[in-house]
Amino acid sequence: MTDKMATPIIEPYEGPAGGWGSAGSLAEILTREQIPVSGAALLMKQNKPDGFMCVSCAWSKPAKPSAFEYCENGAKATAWEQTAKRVGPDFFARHTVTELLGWTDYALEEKGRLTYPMRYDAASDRYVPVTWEEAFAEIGRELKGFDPASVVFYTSGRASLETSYMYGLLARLYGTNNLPDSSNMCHEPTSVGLKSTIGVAVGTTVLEDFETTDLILFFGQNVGSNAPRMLHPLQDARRRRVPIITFNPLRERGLERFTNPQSVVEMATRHATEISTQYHQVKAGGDIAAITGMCKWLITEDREAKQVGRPRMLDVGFIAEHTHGFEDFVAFCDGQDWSDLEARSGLTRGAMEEAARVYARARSTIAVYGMGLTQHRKGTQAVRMLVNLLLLRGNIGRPGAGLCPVRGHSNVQGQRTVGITEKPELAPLDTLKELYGFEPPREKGLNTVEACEGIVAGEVKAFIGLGGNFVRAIPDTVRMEDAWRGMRLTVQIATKLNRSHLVNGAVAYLLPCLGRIEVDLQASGPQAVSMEDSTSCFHGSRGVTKPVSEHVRSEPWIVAELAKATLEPNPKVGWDAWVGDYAKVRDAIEATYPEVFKDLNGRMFDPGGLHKPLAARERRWETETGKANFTVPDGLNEDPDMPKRHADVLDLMTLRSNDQFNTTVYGYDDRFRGVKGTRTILFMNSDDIDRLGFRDGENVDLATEADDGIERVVRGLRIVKYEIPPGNCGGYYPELNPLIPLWHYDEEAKTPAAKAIPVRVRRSAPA
Ligand SMILES: Nc1nc2c(c(=O)[nH]1)N[C@H]1C(S)=C(S)[C@@H](COP(=O)(O)OP(=O)(O)OC[C@H]3O[C@@H](n4cnc5c(=O)[nH]c(N)nc54)[C@H](O)[C@@H]3O)O[C@H]1N2
Ligand SMILES: Nc1nc2c(c(=O)[nH]1)N[C@H]1C(S)=C(S)[C@@H](COP(=O)(O)OP(=O)(O)OC[C@H]3O[C@@H](n4cnc5c(=O)[nH]c(N)nc54)[C@H](O)[C@@H]3O)O[C@H]1N2
Ligand SMILES: [Mo]
Repeated sequence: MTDKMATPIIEPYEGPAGGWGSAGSLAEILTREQIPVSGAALLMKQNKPDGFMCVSCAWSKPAKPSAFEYCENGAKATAWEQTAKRVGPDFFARHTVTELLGWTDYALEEKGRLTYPMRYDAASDRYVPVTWEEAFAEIGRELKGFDPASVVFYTSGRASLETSYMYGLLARLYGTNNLPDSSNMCHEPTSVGLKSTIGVAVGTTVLEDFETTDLILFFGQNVGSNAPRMLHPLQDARRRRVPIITFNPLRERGLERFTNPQSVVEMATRHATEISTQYHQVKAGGDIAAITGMCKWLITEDREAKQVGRPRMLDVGFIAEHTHGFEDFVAFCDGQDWSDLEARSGLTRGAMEEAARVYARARSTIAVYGMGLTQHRKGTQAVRMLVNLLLLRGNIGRPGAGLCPVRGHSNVQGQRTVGITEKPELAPLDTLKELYGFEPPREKGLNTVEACEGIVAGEVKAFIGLGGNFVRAIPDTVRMEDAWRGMRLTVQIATKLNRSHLVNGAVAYLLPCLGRIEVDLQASGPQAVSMEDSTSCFHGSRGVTKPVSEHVRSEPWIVAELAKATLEPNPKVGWDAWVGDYAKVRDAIEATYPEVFKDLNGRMFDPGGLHKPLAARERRWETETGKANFTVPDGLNEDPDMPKRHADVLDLMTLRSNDQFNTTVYGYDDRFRGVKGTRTILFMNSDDIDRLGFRDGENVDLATEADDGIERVVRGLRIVKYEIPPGNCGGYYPELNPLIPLWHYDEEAKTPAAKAIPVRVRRSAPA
C-alpha cells in the first residue's frame, strides 16, 4: 500500500505563520480523522488548568490561558490521537508484518488507534491477539532469564511523571540503569552543557521573563512549526518593540512574520507581525563561529570603552563575582581571525557586529535555541558558547534574561526530573535504596546511541519501549533494522502502529495504551497525571474523552503489571496501590525529591503550574568551581570532519516539516516552505545545483560520505531550489535517517549529529 498523493507542487508560500493557512489545515485534519463537532469543544480544554495538557510540544502553559490555548499543530496532534479509526485484531489478521513493512510512516499511523494486546506469530508472520495475562506471563518469564545489563528500557518523552517514575523504578529494581530516552537524540547537549557551566541541566527562563526582556536571540529553533504557541509571547514582545535576532540557515516563516489565527481583527485585516528584526542565514554548524564573532566584538569594544572611560560593554561586576575562566575565554576570542569567523559562519563581519551591537544595548537578553544548535558533532560546545555570550553581560539569574532551550516532547524534561536517566549520578539512588529497601545498580547504563551499538554487537537482547518509534528515530536506520531483528524480546507500549513495531525480535508484543486525552478510570476514580514544561513548571492534566477501547490500559497499569510479572515481590513498593490512585505515586515522587516536588498533589493544578526551583536563577552556581563557567571550544568548527572533504560534499540538515510530529507524519505538505504533496525532496542552493551539474526538479540519489566501508544511500529525491547557504542542503527526518552513520554524534552528549551529515548528490540510479 502506498499513499495517494496529488502531483507534488513546489512554490513559495507568501502567507505568514498562523493566519488563514493554519485555520484551513486544521479544519482539514479534523474532517479526515472523523472527529465529530465535539472536536471543537475538546480543543477548548487543551492546555487549560482544568483540562488536558497538549500531547504535542512542551512549550509553557500560561497561568491565564486564552480561550483557545492551542495551535494548529497541537490541534492536529489531538485529532491524530482522538481519531475515530481503529487498528484491532481484524486489521492484523488481514495484513502480514512483511506487507506492513512496505507501508509509509503516514499510512501505518493513519489507520487509527491500537485497541488490543498483540503478540507476533512467526508462523503466520502476523500479530495475533493475546490476553493481557498471557502477555505479562510470557514477558515476565523472558525478562527473568536475561542478564539485566542486556535489557534496554527506552522512554519517548510523552509519558507522564507518574508513569516515568514507576518505569525508572522498575528498571532499577530489575537491576539496570539502561534507561535511554528521546532526550538523548534531542536536548542532551543542553543537559550536559548547561550543567557543567551554570549548574542546572535545564533552561533558566520562565514565561514571565518574556514580558520584561529587551532582546530575544534565536538559534536553530523553528518556532512556527515546532512550538507555535510560543509565537504569542514573541508577538507581545515585538509589540513592545523588543528586537528579535535570528540565526538560521533557512528563512523560516514563523521567524519572519505571524498572524494570530485566534485574533478576529488580525485575521480580518490580514495583519501580520514582523518577528525577526535581524535574520542571519548562518551556515549549518556555523553558530560557534557566529557567536565567537559577537563575543570578539564585545570584548574589543569593551577594552576601548575602558580606556576612554565610556560605559563598559561587559558586565564586569558580574564577571568578577560570579564567573570562572574569563581570561582564557578572552584569549580565545582575541586569537580568532575575522576571515576565519566569516568563512566558518557564512556571515559577514558586519552582520556579526550588527547583532553584537544590538546585544550590547539590551539590558536583559533571552537566548532561545533548538535542534539547530544541539544536533552537531560539537553540539554541547555550541550550547556552552551561547552560555559564554550571555555571561559576558550578566544575562543569567536576572528577570527578563536567560537561556531558553525549547524542549521537544511534552514531558521530556520531566522524565529526567523523576529519574529516567542512564547516568547513575543523576538518579537519587541512595534515596531509592532507603525508600524501597533494595540495592540499586550503580553502573552507568546505555544511552540511545550506546543501546544501538549494543544491539549491533549482539549484547542487547531485549528492548522495552514506553512509546516512541525508536527504530525510525535513530541514525543508520537500515543497518539498525537488520541488527534489531537479532534481539530475543521486543515489547512496545503504544497508541498507534509504527515501523518499530514491525521490526521485531523473536518474541514480540504490542501493548496498546490510553492516550493522555482519555479518561483514565482506576479504583479510586478518574485519574489525573502531571508533566513538566519547557520552563520547568509542573502541570496536572485530566483526560476528557471516552477510552478508545475497553481492552486498552493506562501506562501506569501496564508498567505495574510488567513489574509484578518480572520482579520478586517487594512489600515496600505498592504497585497496585499506585495504580489505584496516582496521587500515591505523586506522594512517592515527593518523598524521593522533597525539594523539587513540594506539595505536587496540592499544587499541580495551580494556574501556571508549580515551579521547579532553579539555583542558577538565583545566581547560585552548583558547578565544580562554584561559579558560572566560561569555556573555550576546541575550535570554530561544530563538525570538524566536514569541511576537509571534497568541495562536492554537502552538509545535510534533516528537518521537520510543518505536517509531522517527529516520525508521526500527518500529511505531505510543508506549507511554510512551499512544498505540497511530497516529503522526498532535497533543498539545495542554486549555485550548488549549477556547480554540480544538476537541475531544479531533477530526481537524484543522496549518499553519505564516510570512510567506514558502509554504503548509505537514499534514492529518488527531488531537487528543490531553495534559499539555503551554499554547501548546505536539507531534507526531511525520518526519511533521511538511513544516511546518518551511528558514530556521527556529539562527542560529549552522544546526540546524533542530524544537522550535519556529509553527503554527495548522485544522478538517480535505476531502481
Ligand atoms: N509540530 C511539531 N512540533 C514539534 C515536533 C514536531 O516534529 N512537530 N517535534 C518536537 C521535538 S521532539 C523537538 S526536539 C522540537 C524540535 O524543534 P526544533 O528545535 O525547531 O527542530 P528542527 O525542526 O529539527 O530544526 C530546527 C531549526 O534548526 C535550523 N538549523 C539546522 N541546522 C542549523 C545550524 O547549524 N544552526 C542554526 N542556527 N540553525 C540550524 C533549521 O533550519 C530549523 O529551522 O520540536 C518539538 N515540537
Ligand atoms: N534525522 C533526525 N533524526 C531525529 C531527529 C532529527 O531532527 N533528525 N530528532 C530526534 C528527536 S529531537 C527526537 S525527540 C526523536 C523522537 O523519537 P521518538 O520519541 O522515539 O519518536 P516519536 O516519533 O515521537 O514517537 C511516535 C510514536 O509514539 C507513540 N505514542 C504516541 N503517543 C503515545 C502515548 O501517549 N503513549 C505511548 N506509550 N506511546 C505513544 C505512537 O505509537 C507513535 O507512533 O527523534 C530523533 N531523531
Ligand atoms: Mo526531541
